[in-house]
Formats: sequence, C-alpha cells, structure tokens
Amino acid sequence: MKIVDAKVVVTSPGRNFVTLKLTTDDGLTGLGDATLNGRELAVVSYLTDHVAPLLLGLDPHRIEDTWQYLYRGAYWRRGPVTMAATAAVDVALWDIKAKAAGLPLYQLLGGASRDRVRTYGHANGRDIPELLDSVRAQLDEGYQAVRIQSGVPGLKAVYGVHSTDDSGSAVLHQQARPLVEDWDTDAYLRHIPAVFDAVRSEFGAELPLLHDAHHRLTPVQAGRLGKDLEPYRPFWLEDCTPAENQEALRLVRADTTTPLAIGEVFNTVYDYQTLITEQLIDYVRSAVTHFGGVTPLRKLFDFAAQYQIKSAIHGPEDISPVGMAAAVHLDLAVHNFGIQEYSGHTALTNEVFRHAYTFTDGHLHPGEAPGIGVELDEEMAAAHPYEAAYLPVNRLQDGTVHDW
Ligand code: CS2
Ligand code: MG
Repeated sequence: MKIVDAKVVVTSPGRNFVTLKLTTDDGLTGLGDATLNGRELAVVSYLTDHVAPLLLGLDPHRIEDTWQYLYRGAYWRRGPVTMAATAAVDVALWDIKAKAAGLPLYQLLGGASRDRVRTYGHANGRDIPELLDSVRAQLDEGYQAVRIQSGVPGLKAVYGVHSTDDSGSAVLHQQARPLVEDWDTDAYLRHIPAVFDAVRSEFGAELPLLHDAHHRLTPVQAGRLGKDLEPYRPFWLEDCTPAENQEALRLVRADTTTPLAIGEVFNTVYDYQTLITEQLIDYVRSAVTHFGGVTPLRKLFDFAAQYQIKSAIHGPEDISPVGMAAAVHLDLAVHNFGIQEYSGHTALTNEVFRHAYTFTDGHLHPGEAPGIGVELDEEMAAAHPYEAAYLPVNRLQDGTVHDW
C-alpha cells in the first residue's frame, strides 16, 4: 500500500480546525487533527509546503518509521507547529492501519482496559451564583466531574469566564487583534477558596472538582493556593505555574498535597522529564494533537505509569472531533488512564466531522467503527472557510503583559 494523496482541509464551523487527509492507492483514507488555536495557518504551511510532498509514495503501515523520519529528519525538533503537523500524520496513519485491519483503533493499542472513559466538563460563572448554575447545567448534561472557573471581583475579564456564550462554550474572538483581559493574582488567590467553599456547600463532598490556574502563578503562590484548597479536596489544580521551568514544581509540591496536572502546552516527553521522574505532578495533560500523535503520547503514558502518574488528555473545543476521537481510543486502552477533558462541539462541527464516539452519563466511548471513526464532510467544510481568530492576551492592571 502507498500514500497517493495528502490534503490539508481548513474549516471554521464556528471555530477553525485544521485536518490532514491521507489517501492510499487502495482507496483507504485517514484523518489527523493539526489544529493549533490562533496559529492555525503556520501548521497548514508546515504540512502542505514541507510534509505532504514527503509522504507521497510512502507505505502507510510504517507509522513508527514515518514518525521518526519527520521528527529526526527535519533536524529542527519539537515545538508546537512541528509537533501538531507530525501528530496529524501519525493519527492519519493509525486511522488507515486500523481501517485496513477492520478494527477500531483501540484494539490495535492493546484493546480496552475499561468499559468507558470518564470525562470532566467546564462550569464557568462571572460570579459564584452564575457558577453554581453552570455546575448544575453540567450535571444535567450527565457530567460526573466538573472544572470550576469563576470571575474575580474587581477584574473585568478573566479567561474562560466572561468569554462564554449561553452554552458555556468559549466564544471565538474573530477579530484582527487578540482581546485584552485583565489580571490581579492577589485578588484571584483571595477569591478562589470561597468559590470552592460555595460549590462544595451546594453540591456536596463527592463531586470531583477541578480548577485551571492557566500558568499564572509563581511557585510560592501556587503552593499557597494548593494549601488553601486542601480542605475542599480538589481533584486537581491545573497549570499552576508556567511549567517550562520544571524545577519550580519542587517548591509547589513541598507546600501542598493538592494533586497537580500539567502539560497542555507541552509537545515532547522532554518537557516532562523532571516532572515525571521526581513525581512532581499527578496527571499529564498533553493532547494527541499537540504532542506528535498517538505514537509518542502512548510512550509518555507508559513512562508516567512507572511513577503512578495518570493520563488526562487535553480536550477543549479547539481539539477537533478528529483529535478527540484519537484521544478516546487511547483513553480506553491505556492502563493508567485518569480522566478525559471533554467540552463537546457545536452541532455544526459534529455535522462537518461525523463521529462514532458517543457521550453518555459523563462518559465517552470511541465506538466500534474501523479506524478512529470520524468522517469529514468536505463539502460542508468548504462552506465554512477559515476566519482569522486569536486567543486573548492577559495584562496586569498597570498594563504589564502577564501569563494567561
Ligand atoms: C484550557 C484550554 O482546556 C483547558 O484546560 O486550558 O481551554 C486552553 O485555554 C485552550 O485549549 C487554548 O487553545
Ligand atoms: Mg488548561
């Protein structure tokens, strides 16, 4: 079998998605997600200008070899653009291999280790009453674990909170420049324990509650927050510091027993080396889409398993249904699965990307369709072309740019 076509499809059924479609001389097709939120066209160029020409004529069964060829062969290793492009190729090849075998992908990854995949949803509120309503709405949708994010008194715009529509989905900022949000760490640190207190009082002790600090804290601030939240037993505190400084997590870990989750912006195992070998975190958060695909993410999970660290694949709405499908197959198969983030997609997105995975009672299942189980409707995709859009940026109240 040979790859005879490699096509990149960009579509915006509400937000931008980048998809690689490979076709073989047998007529099999494979899809891979290459969406890099706010920097989509850089990956499109990487794929169309530099990768697609190399794929033509290759044997699609040689997944490991192709991965190494793209990773080592480029000389310029790592980075989100390279690894998103590589991920798309890797997942498309797994899709083809599983279709050729007539099996759902999870069967090629060792088969199911569980019956279904536990997820968490997103609850957001500008204030505590609005957040409580949002948690209730998530529970009504079937979620059995919820991430809670709240506005902070005195701040006008906090990421993931003000910028939501009625469904709780993050609104895409389709404009020429990023929206500017504001931030005050002291105000945030004062407010979040009260948020947890209110949600625990309303929904009881058992509901798993998660929180995302979006890389905004110093290690000492993160340790303080983790300690203040301990009475509320959070499931985890996510991205408490900008963790490219891995050693910083030693300080956080020494201060708190609140479980820590990190890694949605990481793209290779080297970003995790100290965090894993020193057991400084509890969950690895990388997405199939940004980590180079199923091949390296499976290796990361096996490495993490040696240190009792679990998987928690990044799954916001900017991971396309193609990326989500690949994640759910991996979630079902790996032993050290922890939880899967899942905020769902709009009805239109689900029409453009018809998928076999299903969501019931807060759990996902990849379905039994051969491959990853996603079909791309290219006509519909073409009817919703790319629209320039940015993630917001974050500034302190004196105007200084801050981590978001
Ligand atoms: C977030 C994401 O899902 C999460 O945990 O951190 O919403 C993140 O901000 C976006 O995926 C960025 O593209
Ligand atoms: Mg996050």
